[in-house]
Amino acid sequence: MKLYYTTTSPFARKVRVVIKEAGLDNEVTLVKSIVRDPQSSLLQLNPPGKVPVLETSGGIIISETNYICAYLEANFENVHIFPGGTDRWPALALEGLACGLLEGTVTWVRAMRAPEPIRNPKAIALEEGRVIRCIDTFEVLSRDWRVAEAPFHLPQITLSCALGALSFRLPHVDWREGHPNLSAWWDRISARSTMIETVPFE
Ligand SMILES: N[C@@H](CCC(=O)N[C@@H](CS)C(=O)NCC(=O)O)C(=O)O
Repeated sequence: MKLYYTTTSPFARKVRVVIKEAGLDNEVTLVKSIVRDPQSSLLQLNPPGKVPVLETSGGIIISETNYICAYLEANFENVHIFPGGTDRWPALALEGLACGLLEGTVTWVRAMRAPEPIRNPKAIALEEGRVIRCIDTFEVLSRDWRVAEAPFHLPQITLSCALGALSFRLPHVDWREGHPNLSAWWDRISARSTMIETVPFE
């Protein structure tokens, strides 16, 4: 299999963490890709031009992070991205929330990057509000994740990648302020080897 990625993408990081947590590094060749360039070969593979993209050994090209994770879960028994039984649905609900935070973070970063004359303060405030509401919610939820054996399923991976992107792209945003549970949880999670090995860089 091949995974097309960039070192800065939190979506690609999510897939990379899933792969590493399952010990599947040897099954996947990482291919560094160029986004936002009309000459990029990525466009032939994935017309929307986004990463991550998985090329399966059978030649199927899968885009969209969660579909890639679903493929990995269905095809590799070491991949446990959601708990089983009735615990699966609350975990999916949590993953929805974490996806909202990740999307909001990425959109906020993009809005902030617009040059001053075309910067849209309303759009920036909207995304900031979305991100802060999600972080407030995770502050409450993460009270139950204090123990070392706390789950590291897909919702926690998505949340970690979102917080990582926030710290990487908007370092002036002190999301830790007023969020001691989440902050302590993130410090612990950031020490996992799968998180250290996928820290974003330009
Ligand atoms: N919904 C997509 C979002 C992926 C995404 O936005 N990737 C960004 C990198 S973080 C990208 O490739 N952007 C390139 C572009 O916007 O042209 C997913 O879940 O995989």
